[in-house]
Amino acid sequence: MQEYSLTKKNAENPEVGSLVFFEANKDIPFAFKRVYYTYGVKEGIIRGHHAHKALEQLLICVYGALEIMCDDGEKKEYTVLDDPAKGLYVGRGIWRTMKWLKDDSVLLVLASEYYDESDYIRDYDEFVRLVKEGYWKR
Ligand code: T46
Repeated sequence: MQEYSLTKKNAENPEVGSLVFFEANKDIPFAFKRVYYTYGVKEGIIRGHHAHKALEQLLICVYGALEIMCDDGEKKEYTVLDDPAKGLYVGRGIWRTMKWLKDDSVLLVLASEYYDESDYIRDYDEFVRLVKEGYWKR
């Protein structure tokens, strides 16, 4: 996991707002093939509860606030995403949950691969077994 500060351009007049941008393989460490977003979620709801075999992703809370829990099988790290100019890189072999800290927060995700359900590990015991056998150290 790594936090990225994305480039933000503020308009001279604050009422005109800000624009954030980043470029694949330059500002973030991979190229993305897929973009998705999650919205309409109530405060307190937790999504995720899975890891990926190969997928790399950048998570951005473009509106509101979320708490991301990342577990590498040995330790858990918690990151609050509450700034649209902050991205969290989540690599392979990380069990994650996303907790909504505010109603209607929007999670935007850039993913390195097309959707593939066979890349998901949705069973925590299976995840721990793969960590122990060194699946992500090969
Ligand atoms: C992740 C976190 C951050 C698709 O058909 N295509 C897609 O590209 C995606 C992302 C999902 N789906 C289907 C799979 C499920 O039937 O949409 C349904 C909801 O997906 P899921 O329950 O996995 O959603 P989250 O919010 O728990 O997890 C998602 C991503 O799936 C996951 O890769 O890392 O966001």
